[in-house]
Parts: sequence; structure tokens; C-alpha cells
Amino acid sequence: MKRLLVTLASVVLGIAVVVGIGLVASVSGAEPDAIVAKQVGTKSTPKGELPHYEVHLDVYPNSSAAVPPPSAGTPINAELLSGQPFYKPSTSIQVPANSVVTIHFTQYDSGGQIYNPYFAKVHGSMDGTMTWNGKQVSEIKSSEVGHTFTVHQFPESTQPYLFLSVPLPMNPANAKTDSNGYPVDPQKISVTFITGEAGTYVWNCEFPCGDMYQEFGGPMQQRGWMAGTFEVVA
Ligand SMILES: [Cu+2]
Repeated sequence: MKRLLVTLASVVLGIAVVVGIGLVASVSGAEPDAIVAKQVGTKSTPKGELPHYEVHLDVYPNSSAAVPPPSAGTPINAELLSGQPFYKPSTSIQVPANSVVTIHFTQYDSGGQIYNPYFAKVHGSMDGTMTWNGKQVSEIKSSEVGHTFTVHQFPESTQPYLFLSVPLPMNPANAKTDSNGYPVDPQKISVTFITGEAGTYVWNCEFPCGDMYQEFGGPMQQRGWMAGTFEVVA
């Protein structure tokens, strides 16, 4: 009987922790202004010559004197999330429909083993690869992941299918760093994909880079930090 009670208590506690993290995460859905993809020309694709757009995103391990934390969130979030990683300049991204889009990432964080090796592979890019420091690759070592950029739809979505997942390699622990603690030679990743019709999607990081529940709490559930919106606009 005692054992049953202990089991029950830990299940209840477990649920409370998950619900609690969810509540903290939903306190604020505010994000910095959306990044709007810029046209850089046209590109030939399996679907013909399409307008080509670019987006630039940086990933930082923490804020510093040189890189202020995201403005999203309430003071309580800022307090809870200080020292946590985030995407810059925003996590809200807008790209045009029926176009080719290239996202360029500059990744300054360390990393480690990702729980699910599926997310160490590139999914949904135009040719199944990404460019990593000048090389074409379709996956990286699952033990060397810094973050992922994973775009997907809402479970109940009736919008056009969109799934894109890019692993961003970690910087080694002994990487040379600048006075703010960021690697002087960060990881550079580019991925190119084709958009379909308009739709609103979400994205998040699938590397356990946060804290609390299995490192999936804190910034992982916070728009403006490791999650955001991805809009394909007509
Ligand atoms: Cu992350």
C-alpha cells in the first residue's frame, strides 16, 4: 500500500512538473518583430526557376554585453531564462509562398548528444542536404548537435504540408572564444528549401538545450528563445 502511494505521489508530482513548465511557458507568447525574408534573385529548382529569398539567424549560448537577450517575455521569464540559449534576431520568421528560401545560421553554442538521432539528419531541404562550413552534408554526428531548427505544422492543421529540420552542429568545448565567450570561428550552416502555398507553422529546437524537465523546459518552450512561428505568406 505504501509503495502504491509513493508511486501515485511521484506520478502526480511528475504531472505537476510538466503542467507547471507548460504554464510558465505560456505566460508570454510575445516575440520580437518578425524577420521577413529578403529576395536575392532567382534560382533553378526541380519546380523551375523560382524567386530566391534569404533569412539569417544566429544562435547564442547566452546573452552578454555584446548580445542582449531576446526582448520577448515578462520580467519573470527574463529572470528564469537568463543564461539560456536563444535565436537572434527573432524567432518569428516570414517567408514567401512558392519560392526558394535559404536560411543561413551562425551557431555559437556548444552541444552534445541528441536524444533522437532522427534530428541529427537534414529533412525537407531541396536536395536533402545542407551546407556546413562549406561542405554538403545530409546529417551530422548525433553526439555533436548544438541545436536544431525544426519547422512543423499544428497537429490539427489543414494547411499545406511543411516539414523542415536542420541540425546545427555544436562548437567544440575547446573552441577559441572572444571576450564575450563566443567562438571566434562559429559553425556556419545554410539550408535551401522550397515553399508551397501559404500557411502558418511553428518551429522549435529538438536538442535538449533547456533546463528543468529533461532539458526541454525553459527556453525550449519559449517563443523568442528556442521556439517561434514560421509563416509562409502569399
Ligand atoms: Cu536549442
